[in-house]
Amino acid sequence: MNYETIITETKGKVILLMLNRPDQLNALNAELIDELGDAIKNAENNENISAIIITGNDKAFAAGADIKEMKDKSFASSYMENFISRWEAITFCRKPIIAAVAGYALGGGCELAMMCDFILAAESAKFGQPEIKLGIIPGAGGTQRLSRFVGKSKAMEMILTGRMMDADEAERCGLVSRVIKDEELISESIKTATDIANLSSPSVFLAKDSVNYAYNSALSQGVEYERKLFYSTFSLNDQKEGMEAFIEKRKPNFKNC
Ligand code: DAK
Repeated sequence: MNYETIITETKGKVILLMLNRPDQLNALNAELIDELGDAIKNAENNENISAIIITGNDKAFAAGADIKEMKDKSFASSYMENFISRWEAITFCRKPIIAAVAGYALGGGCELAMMCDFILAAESAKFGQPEIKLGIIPGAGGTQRLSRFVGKSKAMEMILTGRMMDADEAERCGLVSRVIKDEELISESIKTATDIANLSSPSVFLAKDSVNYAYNSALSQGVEYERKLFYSTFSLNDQKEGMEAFIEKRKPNFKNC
């Protein structure tokens, strides 16, 4: 598939989706969001792909929604056209999605990264929700997801002041899972995605589903939900293979069934 605003590259069972509007620091316009959504849907439907990486370039993951495109919108137009609600499409993908972030991840860029399953950050990464400086507030989950990642105090400070945090601070407060040297970000992300892709896909999907459930339920409901999913893994051939392989001291050969 040929896209104008993203580049796709397949590495074994992993697909890299690279945001590609470098002159605009990968500002997220409608075309890019449409193409990204389409690429994710195609990856989800492609049985040869087991994990997805979303990344940008050295300078920017994405510096936010495209301000030039947004500037003249009215309440009525954005409400009636359900402005950029398509962004949420990414959260419906069952395959694991890693955000590999170098440079700026601001506003909608930070929100996009937070919609992924986890964030690997290059040392150069900078995260922020600077919408307040534009006279608006975050609109793609920033107030909700950042608060859950980093807690109320830091989320409030970031959102009310618009200040950025660097990769080390982002790791300390739990926004990113790991900080990686800039030059190793892509290779390490591909390695991590490949490690996941080589596991039993049904188990990976169930694990992702169960972690996500934690964000939408009380603890007791979540634990109950997890237990049922756990029982269900015993219906998989991959469960037998995984446990037999452990006992026979060999690598498992998962068949995703
Ligand atoms: N939109 C459009 N263009 C952008 C941009 C953006 N967000 N960020 C950068 N650019 C463009 C610049 O205009 C410039 O273009 P030219 O002038 O060369 O044509 C080019 O990228 C290079 O930028 P700078 O010259 O500014 O580069 P610097 O290195 O000096 O500064 C910067 C880098 C990242 C600090 C600066 O560009 C910056 O502050 N950018 C804006 C960051 C920002 O405010 N982001 C938040 C945008 S609001 C929603 C979903 C999402 C959203 C809302 C609702 N729904 C689902 C309802 C999201 C909203 C936002 O993200």
